[in-house]
Amino acid sequence: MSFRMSVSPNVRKSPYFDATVADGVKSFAVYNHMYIPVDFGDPDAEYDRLLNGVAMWDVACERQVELAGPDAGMLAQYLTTRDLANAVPGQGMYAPLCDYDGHLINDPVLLKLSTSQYWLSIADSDIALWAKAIAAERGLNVSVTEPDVSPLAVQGPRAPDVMAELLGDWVRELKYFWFKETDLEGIRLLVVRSGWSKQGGFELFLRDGTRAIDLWNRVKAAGKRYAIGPGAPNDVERIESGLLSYGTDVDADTNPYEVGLGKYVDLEKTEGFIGQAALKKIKREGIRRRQVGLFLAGERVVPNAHPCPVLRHDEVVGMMSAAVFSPRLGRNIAIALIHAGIGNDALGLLVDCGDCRRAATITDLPFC
Ligand code: THG
Repeated sequence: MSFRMSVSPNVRKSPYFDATVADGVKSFAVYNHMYIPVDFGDPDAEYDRLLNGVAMWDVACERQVELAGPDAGMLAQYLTTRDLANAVPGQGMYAPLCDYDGHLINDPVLLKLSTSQYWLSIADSDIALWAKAIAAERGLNVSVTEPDVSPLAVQGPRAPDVMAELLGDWVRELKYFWFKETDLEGIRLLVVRSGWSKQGGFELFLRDGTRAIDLWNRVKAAGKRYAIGPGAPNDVERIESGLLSYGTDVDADTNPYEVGLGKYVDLEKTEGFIGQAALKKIKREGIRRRQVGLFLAGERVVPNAHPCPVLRHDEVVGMMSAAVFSPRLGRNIAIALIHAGIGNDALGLLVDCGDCRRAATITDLPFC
């Protein structure tokens, strides 16, 4: 490509930015109006560390939308499709958000800090504006802010060892999505058992951005014995694992049932929630599209920069959102949203990848 992208102040820098530059980051993307590292120049090593060792990722762009005040719980319940009635302080959960049409507008991890304080750890869309407006329109006594919180992910099979070295063996007992507040010699953290991979790990939610470089260096030092290295949310692993990427696999009309998130929609939630009526109707009428995995024929795919049409008999029957070559499977894999009437045994599917058409077959997600 013959253009450059400019680093300008309207896109925020993560507090780990300088540490990632020092560690050799090669490219950035923009997520929640903030730069996020994409790679450090050695994709094979980064993938290998995630699957067989341990990697550290600057995911400060997973911004927190804080709901605080007497009505925080009510607002949280109203915003998400999931019933939070049984959630307790210290618990996190995957909690999709929909608009009034039942379309997904974000798929955050929700953390319940107390009965009057919740964080939505958001994917890439502007939820603070939405939450603030809804709280005001409903006259709720709650403040909606973006606190100074910057997650640093430690992912991979050796992540528990690194975290234990840093914070103590108690971290090994944390349940998935649960968290604990702690401090690392004065650096205030929330330690969460989470992360955007299926290889296991933690996210350190740093509560003071001025300590970011210090935290980065401490994690790096504790991970040295385990050959920790820098990385970034890994598209190959996440596609193999079937993890949803909000801005990628979801379009303006995607509803949770189409993309396997129906299990996080509690339609009968008594307090009501945004999108409830629309989602009841969608559930009743059935979905028109479904998310599937695809195997793509031919040489190794170059990851696509745009959605690609899925064709059958020259008719568009879906869109492929993301394709990669999977080292674990030794073949090209992809995620697509296709017409619900097309079964896994459909023949004659092609994906128009721009430069070429590839034969495709359908499979269930996840791949691995
Ligand atoms: N961590 C934090 N914030 C985040 C993400 C994260 N915000 C943005 C984005 N990632 C939110 N999206 C997801 C998508 C999937 C998962 C987590 C966040 C995930 N899903 C598991 C799955 O689908 O198998 C587990 C779901 C479950 O069992 O409830 O982990 O990564 N802080």
